[in-house]
Formats: sequence, C-alpha cells, structure tokens
Amino acid sequence: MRVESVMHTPRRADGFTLIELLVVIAIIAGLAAVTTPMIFNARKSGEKSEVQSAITQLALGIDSFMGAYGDYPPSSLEEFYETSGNGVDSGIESVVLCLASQRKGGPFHTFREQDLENLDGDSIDSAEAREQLDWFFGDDQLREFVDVWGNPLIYVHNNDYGDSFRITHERGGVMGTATASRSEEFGTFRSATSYQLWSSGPDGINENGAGDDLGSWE
Ligand SMILES: [Ca+2]
Ligand SMILES: [Ca+2]
Ligand SMILES: [Ca+2]
Repeated sequence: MRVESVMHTPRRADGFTLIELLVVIAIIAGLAAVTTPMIFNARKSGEKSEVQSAITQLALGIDSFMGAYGDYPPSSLEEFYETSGNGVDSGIESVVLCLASQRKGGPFHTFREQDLENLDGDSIDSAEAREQLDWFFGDDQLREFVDVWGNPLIYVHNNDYGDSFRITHERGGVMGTATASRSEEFGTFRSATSYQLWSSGPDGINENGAGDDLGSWE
C-alpha cells in the first residue's frame, strides 16, 4: 500500500497539481493574447468615433456661424483683423474664436475645457477683433481645438484651398504644413464650396485628409 501511494500523483483535496496549474496559466495567457489586441482596437475605434463626433459638432457650429455671418470662419483672423498671433494653427484658432463669439446669436459651440489648448502659446492683441466677435473666453489667448491624441484640428476655408498653412504637428511644438484635401479618385478639392476641418488621426501625422486622418467630409 505504501508503494502504491507513492506511484500516484500526490493530490491534496483542496488544491491543484502542478500540471493543472500550468494548464490554467496557459489558458489565461492564451486568452490574454487574443483579447489584448481586441481591447486595443476597441479603444482606438472609440477614440476615432469621439474625434469624428467632435468634428461633426464643430461643423454644426460652423454652419450656424455661416447662417449668422453669411460666410464660414476665415482660414486666418488676419483676413479681417490686423493681427492673428504667430501664423501657426491660424485656421483652427479662427474657428475657436468665431464659434466662441457672443454676437449674432452665439456662442455657436459649447466648448469643453479638455478640448482646448494653446499649443503654440500665442495671443491676439486686436481690440477690433475682440470688439467685433466678443468671444466668451474673456482673454486674448488663441486656443486650438485638440483631438484626443493631443494634436490640433486643421481648418481651411474654401477661399484658401491650394494654399499651404503652418501647423503644430504634435505636442511640444514641432511644426509642419497642411494644404486642403483632395479627393483621391478625382483629384478635386473635397467640400469645394464650404470648408475642410480634419484631424491628423491616431498616428498624429497630418496627411492632408488622407491616410488615417479624419475629415468633416466623411
Ligand atoms: Ca497660432
Ligand atoms: Ca495658439
Ligand atoms: Ca494621419
């Protein structure tokens, strides 16, 4: 009897054998390998939906501004006022101030604090612009609307399709340039009679509306 008990795998009534434990660990590791990319993809897809939704909301505000002022926000406040900060991110800075205007039925968008950042640290000193737009921020900061990846959205009025604009490329102030997006099929400008508003997408690299960029025309 003593010999027989040694031949069998020792087993406690309240525990696992080493092999059972290894099997459980292998199953858990296998499940993690399958579910981790799924969770990553779900998160990325959720972030993209959030940015696309923010673009849609801003587009509604831009259309309301158009209704009140008879034109879309300019690609740069410099077109109407003497100054426009440092000339970087001018389009989206213009959109933020125009939609924050309290004149003619504004503000035209309800901004959340986490969506706004002054990435390039500039300000506007035009008393004329402040008087005419009367934005509700109450200061002279030229804020950018940033996506969930921390990069500013890019905006161009149809008057300026074909022009090149300086943009903040990513956090930390690396500079890049942007031009209005063209249809890959026809080579014509998208939203030809209105405006373009887009995010550089999850990769944080502006591709002028191509690649993983997310645009108002989608
Ligand atoms: Ca700027
Ligand atoms: Ca700025
Ligand atoms: Ca991109």
